Amino acid sequence: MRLTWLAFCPALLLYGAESPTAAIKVDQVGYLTGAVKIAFVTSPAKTFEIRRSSDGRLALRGLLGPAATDPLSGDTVETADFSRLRRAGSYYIQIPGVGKSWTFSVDRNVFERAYYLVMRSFYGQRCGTAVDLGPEFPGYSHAACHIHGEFDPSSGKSGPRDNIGGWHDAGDYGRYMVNSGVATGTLLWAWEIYGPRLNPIQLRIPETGNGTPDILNEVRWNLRWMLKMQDTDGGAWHKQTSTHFPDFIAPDKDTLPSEVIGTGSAPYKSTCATADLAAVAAIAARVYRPYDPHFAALALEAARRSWQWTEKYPNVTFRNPPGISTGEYGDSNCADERLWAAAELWRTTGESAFHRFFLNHYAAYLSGLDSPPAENWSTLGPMALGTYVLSQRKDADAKARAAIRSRMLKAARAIVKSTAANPYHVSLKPTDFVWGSNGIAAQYGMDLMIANAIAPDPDFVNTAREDLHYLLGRNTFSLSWVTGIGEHSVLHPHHRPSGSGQQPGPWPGLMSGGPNAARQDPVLAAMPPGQPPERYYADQQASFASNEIAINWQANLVFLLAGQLH
Ligand code: 9MR
Ligand code: ZN
Repeated sequence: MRLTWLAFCPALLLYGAESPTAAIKVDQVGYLTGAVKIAFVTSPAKTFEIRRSSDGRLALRGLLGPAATDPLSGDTVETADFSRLRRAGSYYIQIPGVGKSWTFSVDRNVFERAYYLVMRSFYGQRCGTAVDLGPEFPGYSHAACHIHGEFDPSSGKSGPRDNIGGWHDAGDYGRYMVNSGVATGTLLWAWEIYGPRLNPIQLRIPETGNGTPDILNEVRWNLRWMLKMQDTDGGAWHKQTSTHFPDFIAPDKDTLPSEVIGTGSAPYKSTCATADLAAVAAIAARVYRPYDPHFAALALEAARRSWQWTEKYPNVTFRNPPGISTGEYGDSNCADERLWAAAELWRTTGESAFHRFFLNHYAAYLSGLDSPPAENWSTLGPMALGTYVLSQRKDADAKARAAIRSRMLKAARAIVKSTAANPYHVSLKPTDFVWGSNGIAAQYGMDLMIANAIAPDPDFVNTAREDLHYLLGRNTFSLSWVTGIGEHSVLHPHHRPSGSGQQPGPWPGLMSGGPNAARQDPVLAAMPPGQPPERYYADQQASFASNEIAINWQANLVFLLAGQLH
């Protein structure tokens, strides 16, 4: 009753009463004070106004730029450039005859809370422990989950094996070594590049205040599980999941045993999983040394044993064994994973055996630097080459370093150019709209920020921010693809805790996989064919191929946000 009365209250019609229009696209988090500030408009208009959200007062008026057609979405897009606006605050855009936008902020450190929520979402993905987001998100909690594990016969062993810990991979409750590898490696790199900015940011997790920076506390939670996946011979099993996906129930209500799953025949472990373990454990060995030398030493030892196993078994690949229907993360070629392991082991230890391996094999991967891989969990060449250049080791080979460096910078400059040419200023190309395209958008930004770490260039940082703007609402749907971030954000991710009905809305800080023109689920398949690629997206739980979340995409977003902090 009350609501009906309010809707007709004339005072509310003055400002703020009308609901926002999707025709005006803004980054719903906002814009850095000194940066370029652009919104996009898809309804014909001439002028725009920026208004304060507190009282509707006009802050700035401007002319819209000429229209262009976006091949990714099919939209006709006009540009509202309000870079002149430099006063911190909360605003919206008003366009006579079109409507008003969702609100956004202008601030000198506008992405800090987004970083906090996105990085903290890993805590929400913790397995094997009770999780509670606390008073900030009342009711977002669950009791310890998946504490009963056992060996599946495909592992070559039998009996109980709990391996408690790690992160749920995605919208399912599986834990998969290869996706854990790339996600963990990406987060540790974010620490290595942006440590001074990230160090003071507390994530309000159980370890907060223990003297270790929180991002490293959170990552160690997962690393400990990864270490448990190593067998006594040094190899790592591929994954630990139930035999099939559970229903949309809360983590602690899922009582299917958590199976350690192997390849089904000797040597049972997979090379990709083992090499990924070697790589991330090698990073951990150098990153945790100042905070937790015992853990660092343990990690190095595990990394070496993993590496040795891969020397013996250079390409044992994984396919789901009979009776197992959870995610496969199958990869027919583990040579790039091995290259990454060698590079990280060399970066940490300086030992010539690792260096030699790297130098003998790296050149074949240079062309892979030209654009982000469609599946970063299976394509580790860029991480291998990246770490070689980021390492700044004096013993690096000058020729190799120069070749990698110039290829990376050339690729970054090409991204800057093509992004500026896209009417929405996003780096994505039509062919990038595959499963997890939002992870690819974040990866473009990440590649630019890695280039910037190698050769600082404001164009790289500014272009990376354009990709972030796309993810946070400046896209054809005017949708922030990150739950709980922005006024108009994803509500129905394919994420079991969010869909379990235990909480009023989705768990916060989770990025949807995004548009997927390959239409690999029934929701997408039912959409009319022949549309521009970005249109193949649905904010529906059932659309697992466009609306699931996953730790690898999440990690890219953390990296991208970290690069925009001050
Ligand atoms: O991210 C993965 C994507 O690249 C693959 O095309 C897809 C199909 O194999 O699988 C995705 O990974 C899913 C995994 O198999 C299981 N957990 C959820 C992951 C994200 O959808
Ligand atoms: Zn769990």
